[in-house]
Amino acid sequence: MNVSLIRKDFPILHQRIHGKSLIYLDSAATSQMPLSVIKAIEEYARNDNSNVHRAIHTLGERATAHYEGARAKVARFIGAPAPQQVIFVRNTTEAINLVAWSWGMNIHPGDELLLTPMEHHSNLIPWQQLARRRGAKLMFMPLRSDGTIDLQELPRLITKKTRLIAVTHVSNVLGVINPIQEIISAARQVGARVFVDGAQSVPHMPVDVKALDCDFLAFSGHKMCGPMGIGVLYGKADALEEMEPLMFGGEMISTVSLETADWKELPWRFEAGTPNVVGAVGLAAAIDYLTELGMDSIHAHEQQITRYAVRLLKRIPGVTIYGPEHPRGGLVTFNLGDIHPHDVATVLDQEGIAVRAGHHCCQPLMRWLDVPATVRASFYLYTTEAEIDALAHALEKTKEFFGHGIG
Ligand code: C6P
Repeated sequence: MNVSLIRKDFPILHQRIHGKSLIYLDSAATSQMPLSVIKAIEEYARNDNSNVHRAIHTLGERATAHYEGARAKVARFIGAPAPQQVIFVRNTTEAINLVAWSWGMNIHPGDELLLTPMEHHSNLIPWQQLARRRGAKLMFMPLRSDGTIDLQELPRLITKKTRLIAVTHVSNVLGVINPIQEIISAARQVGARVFVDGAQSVPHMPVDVKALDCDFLAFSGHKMCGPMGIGVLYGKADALEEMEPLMFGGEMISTVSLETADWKELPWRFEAGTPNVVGAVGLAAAIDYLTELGMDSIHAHEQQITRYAVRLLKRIPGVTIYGPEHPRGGLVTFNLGDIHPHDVATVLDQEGIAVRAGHHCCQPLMRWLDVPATVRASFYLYTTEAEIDALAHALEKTKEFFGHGIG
């Protein structure tokens, strides 16, 4: 991958912050959009903007073709057997809530939902609420000291009572790439459904739902070079057929009388009201961009950058890195002595370096790590080794700034 050429595609990266060149190390929160995505959005807005599925006129037909074309593209990107299994939502969070409410009606008192302690709040709270509503029990897979899931415990935890396993593919804090395949095979033995939170995997590595055999997969456009406000829920056809719609209204119905109504077929019964067509157009352009570069190459680049970052940061006295050394997704979460992560992030910002600091929407995991918060640097296809050098240098400066004789 030619990263310096790739960087030319991202206008936002070429600016100065506090007089320094921007170094954007927060792509796990939101990635940046290449020109092709920005242009696709602009062209759609200039030429084709209209409502979908209802208009006979030419603009309406074009908008519908864009929207359904985007759905087909998403389906191909994740290896879904049919576009009907791709439901457009706002983001990963909405996808999880949709399943927790709708598919959640199949949960009964005494059923068990199995999660991990590393889940993002978005893949935890909807299941907590479901368990409370339906009288189910939440169970958690234990982690080993490096933050990886202790697979030896699975036979004890995955039983006939387990109805659903909800697990993140890649942790947004630890960077752990979870053994989804092993978890799904174990779930198959007992007939449990598996929901994979792909927010941090789909943007960064090849993910094929047929090969994984997961029941549900969710991800967000804004973390994969696309715009905000568009996300995806993939479901196996039989799992989606077990769900009632959550939102009711226009465009999700087949026939309506004053007293009652019935629903359209998949996927439209889950997309009530006017959808985010321009978001779908941007997501489709983002998928074209990523596909052209190759998800394998993007993953390999991130692995290389991450290994480099871990190596460099480990050399700085006082730095504690959380999560396994390798393999890991494209991010490094750490602390610098006892300097508060918000202070570290503020000093880094003065150097033009954007990182995230806080609990990263993973408070239970922070407790497990026994820290109130951490700093996180996260990488993508446009991250360079020179940027990691600058991060390491700025961390040394941060230590001096706080007058710490760490190490
Ligand atoms: N994590 C981060 O900085 P939304 O906000 O719905 O697009 O994605 C939610 C979400 C779900 N699961 C995982 C594993 C995630 O990492 C995220 C988003 C961002 O880590 C924002 S909190």
